[in-house]
Amino acid sequence: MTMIDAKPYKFELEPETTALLIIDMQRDFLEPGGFGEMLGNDVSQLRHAIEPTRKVLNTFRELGMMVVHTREGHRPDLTDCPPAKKSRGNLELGIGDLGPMGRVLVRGEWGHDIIDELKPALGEPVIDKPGKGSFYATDLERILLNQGIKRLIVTGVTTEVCVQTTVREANDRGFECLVLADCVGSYFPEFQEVGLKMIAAQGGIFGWVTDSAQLLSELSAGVS
Ligand code: TIU
Repeated sequence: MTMIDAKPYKFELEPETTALLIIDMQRDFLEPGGFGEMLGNDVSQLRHAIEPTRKVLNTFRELGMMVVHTREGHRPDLTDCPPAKKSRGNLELGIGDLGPMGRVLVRGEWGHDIIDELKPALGEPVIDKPGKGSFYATDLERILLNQGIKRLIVTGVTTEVCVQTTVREANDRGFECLVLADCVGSYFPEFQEVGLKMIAAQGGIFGWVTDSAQLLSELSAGVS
């Protein structure tokens, strides 16, 4: 068991029961011309999360630890997209419409896929999810339980939307979540700050928060 310095107190990490969860690092959220920009956001706000996440991903791969990726999106016929989600925002160009990176948030399209820097490796599960939470209408819980996973190291975008929703879902299912502050990103600096505070407040009401440097130094020391 490796102890990781975190808020609100140390997080116990056992490599065999811990997975890295990388949430929605898709072109649609991180690159110009995608869903994130169509919602009116400055997508450059998320890019700081890429490099530290790549380092954590490489370490998990070197240590043979489990890695799971998620992607938010829908079937090409949009039968799994609630009309309320499709119409939200009164967007000129929205979910299912043809944009510069293909059809927006549609599975199989260029914009829907994960950015090159964090491309999933063979054998790493990719969870396609129709909602903001990674557990809703997916087989993520079953996959984690089948591999004996009890703890999640959480990274991805956006901090206050898909990351928080997923951490809340995971916490209610009995998983312990450690969120890496520099590996998650929001379009809104104030939401980044407060979103992270909410997780670790009240004695860790939803989970723990640390950063990638802290995790990597203690993880490498604990395993070698
Ligand atoms: N808009 C926004 O902040 N996020 C999303 O729509 N999805 C995710 O967070 N992945």
